[in-house]
Amino acid sequence: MEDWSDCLDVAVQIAQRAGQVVQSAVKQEKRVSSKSTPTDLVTEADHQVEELIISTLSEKYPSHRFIGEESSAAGVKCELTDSPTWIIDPIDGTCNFVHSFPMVAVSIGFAVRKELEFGVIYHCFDGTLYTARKGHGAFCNGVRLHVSKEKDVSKALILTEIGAKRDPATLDIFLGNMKKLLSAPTHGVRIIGSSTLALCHIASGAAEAYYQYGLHCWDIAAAAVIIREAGGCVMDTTGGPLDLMSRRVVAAGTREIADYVVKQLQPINYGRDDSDPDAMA
Ligand code: 2AM
Ligand code: CA
Ligand code: CA
Ligand code: CA
Repeated sequence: MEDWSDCLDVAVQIAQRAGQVVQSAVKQEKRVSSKSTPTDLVTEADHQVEELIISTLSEKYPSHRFIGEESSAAGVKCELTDSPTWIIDPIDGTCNFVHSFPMVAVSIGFAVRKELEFGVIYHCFDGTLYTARKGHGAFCNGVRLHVSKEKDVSKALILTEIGAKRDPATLDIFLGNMKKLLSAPTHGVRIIGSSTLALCHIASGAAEAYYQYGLHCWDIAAAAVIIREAGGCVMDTTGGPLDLMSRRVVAAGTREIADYVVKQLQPINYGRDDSDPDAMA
């Protein structure tokens, strides 16, 4: 059985290299445009960094497959097969990047037979490196990570994100979900603008739960391994198993807090990333 540790080492090197490219791009003038909606931003750097990561990896692993946010936006089919597949978010937190708000990451996940094997997330502003390989624990700069053991929701800090969809009906559901969690009461709700770093904060025990509708597989893949290996749970907002293509996620340190969050949520429908109902991980 392959343990994929060589691939993980390569992922770490390329994530650090890509993160340094992002870091220097922060100081330069940015060419910003929008994709699906006026708030769905993309910059030249998103494209450049994805191209750097995919060209480096595909040269090294020509038989592997690649899913990347910007390639998918350009029409490459977002499909998770049994083949070894790299799942890449070149800049997670593009809006933060545009504003130089210091919550921006490069995220690289890796799946084989639709099972996540490892994940690497590099914080571009402070150089923090989160890594995990299935069965071998999760680490932050080499130090073992553990989720929060809190089971009492009234002592929980909850993280979420606002997606690109801002029509009144979607915002009403978003605010209703937040209101329920704030009035539980929880200690608070935070929005940091980077789903991958928010999920890393669940892995490190800095917050108890994260939920979001509208995320894609590249927002979740690497972080899901990191949270599981830190002892936490990652699942669907319905309470079922995580489906990387479902665009829904709840992550928490404990099952008790995850179940509580799941019970409070009213769903926001974003549709699937693919049309394959068996795309589970
Ligand atoms: P991105 O910066 O890679 O696009 C803030 O909006 C966070 O949510 C970011 O991590 C962002 O990723 C992610 N995100 C992207 N599209 C989203 C969507 N449609 N709904 C919810 N979150 C989204
Ligand atoms: Ca984006
Ligand atoms: Ca993202
Ligand atoms: Ca992105």
